[in-house]
Amino acid sequence: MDLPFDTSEYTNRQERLFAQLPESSILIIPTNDRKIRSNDVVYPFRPNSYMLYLCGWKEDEGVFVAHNQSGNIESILFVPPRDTKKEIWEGIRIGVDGAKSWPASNASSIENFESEILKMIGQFDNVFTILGVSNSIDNIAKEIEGIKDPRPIIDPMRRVKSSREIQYMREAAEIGSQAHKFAMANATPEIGEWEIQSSVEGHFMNCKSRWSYPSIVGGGENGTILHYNTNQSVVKDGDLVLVDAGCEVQGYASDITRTWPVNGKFTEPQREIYELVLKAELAGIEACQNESSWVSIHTATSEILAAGLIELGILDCTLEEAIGDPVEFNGPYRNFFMHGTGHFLGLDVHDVGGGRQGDDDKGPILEPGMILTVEPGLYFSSWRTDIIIPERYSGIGIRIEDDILITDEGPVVLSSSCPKEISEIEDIVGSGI
Ligand SMILES: [Mn+2]
Repeated sequence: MDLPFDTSEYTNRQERLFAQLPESSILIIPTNDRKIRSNDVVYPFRPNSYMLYLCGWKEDEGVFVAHNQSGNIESILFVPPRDTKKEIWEGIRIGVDGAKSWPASNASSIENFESEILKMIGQFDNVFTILGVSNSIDNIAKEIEGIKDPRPIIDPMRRVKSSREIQYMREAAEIGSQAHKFAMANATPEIGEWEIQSSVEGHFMNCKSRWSYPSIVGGGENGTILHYNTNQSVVKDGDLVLVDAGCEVQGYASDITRTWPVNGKFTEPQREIYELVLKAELAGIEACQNESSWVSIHTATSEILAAGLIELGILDCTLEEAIGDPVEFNGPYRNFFMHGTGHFLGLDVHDVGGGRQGDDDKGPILEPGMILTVEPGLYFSSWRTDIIIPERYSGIGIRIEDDILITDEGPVVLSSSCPKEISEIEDIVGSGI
């Protein structure tokens, strides 16, 4: 058996979920479909995060079904059966017998799924499933009235990590940190963005890991494009490079961004913006306190960035005017910092359970075991015509992102071994170490 958690951790999650479901509920959790990349080549398969969370099933077909009809939780894991002809091509499957040791009360062939589920659901008042994950489940769901979404119950559970989950996320953050460090050490002017990507992702693979999202490697002005990931340009001498890359351990993500001068020396304008973003990032991390609100982190970074933009002469207004409405954050500082300060992190890189519900909501209250990113940035795209970009900072894009664990004793930076102080960065870039 190859499960990242003890069976009891999965059954405990299932029990906590069912404790919040009404009587006579059935839960159907599909894994992701395989997706065609080209003709008969599929994209590398990634199991659905809810499937990983509740049952740990990793093969590319499977449905976890659980119900509380008898008062206890009974569950069936539907899996692809053993099949020699297919196994010759695709590898040996766990099969129905093998799946019996997974955290479900029983296992059955997925070939029986449709007929079994149609027989079962009639007996329940409440059918919970997640739509948009699996075509076959979506098709079956069309036949059922009043399907309910279990995510509003599961997501707050996923938000708080167990000690074992934290351990995997520490590993992912450490591999990610070392990957960034390795890329810095091995960079020189005129390096290709793709070569930096290769350093980072090569390190992931060396550590038996993979990226948790496509790596962003943006040299110079490409660093101002928030989701740039073509990574096909050369990084010129004197330019910064923004690297936003993270990896997975047992499905748990890290998400780290560093921005550094490819020649190992910040110019004055680069340094001014970098120091400001770093100051905002440190303030954001400091705001990651037990019982603080989600929004307080964004307030902390926003106040520093807005004040800094005024100080540098980029904005000419009061701090209040720069930030705008203290709930909407719609002032002119948003011209240069146009994204959120962070997001929860876990089985999904933009993990579930985050954000605000409605305008007045301050977002989730932080508690020990939550893990989130803090990632302020400032971007000055030279080509923008909607605002005036100051010449001194034109073409600069800087973001700094770390992964933070909330504890009773204050924030713990899981990615702390990734250099971010100016002196550390200048020492390591191009050093070959
Ligand atoms: Mn992020």
